[in-house]
Amino acid sequence: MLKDLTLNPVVASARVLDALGTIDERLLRCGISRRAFVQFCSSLMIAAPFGLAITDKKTPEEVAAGLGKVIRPPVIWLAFQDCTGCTETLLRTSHPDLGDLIMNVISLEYHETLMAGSGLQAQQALDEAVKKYSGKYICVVEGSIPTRDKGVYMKLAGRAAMEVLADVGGKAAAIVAIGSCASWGGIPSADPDPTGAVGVVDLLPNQTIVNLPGCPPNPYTLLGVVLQFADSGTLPEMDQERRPKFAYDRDIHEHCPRRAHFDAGNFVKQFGDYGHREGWCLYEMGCKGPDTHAGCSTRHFNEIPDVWPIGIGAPCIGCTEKSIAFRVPMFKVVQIHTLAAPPTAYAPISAPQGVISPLATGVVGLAVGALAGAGYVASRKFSTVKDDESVPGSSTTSTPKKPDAGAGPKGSA
Ligand code: FSX
Ligand code: SF4
Ligand code: F3S
Repeated sequence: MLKDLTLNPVVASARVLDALGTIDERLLRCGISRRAFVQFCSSLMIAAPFGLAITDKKTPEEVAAGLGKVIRPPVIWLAFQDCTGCTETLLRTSHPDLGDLIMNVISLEYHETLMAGSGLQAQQALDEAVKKYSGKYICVVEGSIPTRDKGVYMKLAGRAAMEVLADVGGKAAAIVAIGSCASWGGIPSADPDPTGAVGVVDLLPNQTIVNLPGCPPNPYTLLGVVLQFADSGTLPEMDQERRPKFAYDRDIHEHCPRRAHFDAGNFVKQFGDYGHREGWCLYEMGCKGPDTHAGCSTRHFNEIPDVWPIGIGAPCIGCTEKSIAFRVPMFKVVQIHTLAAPPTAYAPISAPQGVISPLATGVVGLAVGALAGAGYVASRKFSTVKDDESVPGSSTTSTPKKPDAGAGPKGSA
């Protein structure tokens, strides 16, 4: 006698996801070109050159071949106290094709801002999606959750945001907290924090949660995490703040295109001054790049080169760091806690052959023996930076020139 396989919960549950179809099938049905998909895969490879299983291939074509077979992951997107920037970052691609494609590689079951339905219809859609994909969907949370006064400051269909998160987040296979608000409170939690805004991890500490801070974060980080989870049920390696290392392993300063100016002591003193127009370092304008872990300096937004804060001449405000953005004033010059202060002495361009420059050995000695001390002294020096009272750009030389050996960074003492 034939068994009705739909009665078997395991088979029935696999079928629920199978019905969503693979990414390849979906793209074919929607008429999205292979070329656009391969382009998308190459953007993913740039966003995650290592540390993400799905991009661990030699070519974008190989990534596309693997990803195409993945069943589109069901995603339920909750929006709490936010500015919708996280959603915008996903939609604002420079190529319309790509925006369309992004919305097709995942199966977005519920998203208040993007869905056509509202009111009762929207509520039904949420309930149905939670029921249908219970334990299998990825819950993306955008925005912080108000907790003060029993969470009365935000309600959805009569339920406090806290309650909605506990219900929808609690039934998810994994939660992705997108943006700094969902990761740890973000802008709504800035002093005086009227709503008692917290991040997802504060309310559901035992759930599987990935934090993708940034205001907003890079959309490819979200897609990378979601697609790897859909492909293998695994999450990429994370740091102690639950941020995936592939996207948050380095600080901005390490790969900043203005780094040479930092090292040479060329600092912008005022927006619009000579140094600003020349692309000098923004440290003295409050840049928090040396203390901020994010990939912005190498993975720009909207697929457009130089589209990121420092690229357009604004200091990094440390939006991916819990203790910096919305805690420390944007333009305040802060001490550098990493050992990234510029050298206080410069080695000569070339040393006579066979002779080791005493200065060079000094630098090595510093690095090996007293690096922490030197970094501390240098950062103390930076912490005493005074506001420049002079005319724009006047306290820095108008033509960048190589400092003499032994000269300290200009304008920093
Ligand atoms: Fe906005 Fe997102 Fe900032 Fe927050 O990003 S860009 S306020 S992190 O929740 O929408
Ligand atoms: Fe770039 Fe900021 Fe570092 Fe200057 S301080 S090099 S602008 S990250
Ligand atoms: Fe944020 Fe700084 Fe990048 S402000 S977007 S981490 S450059």
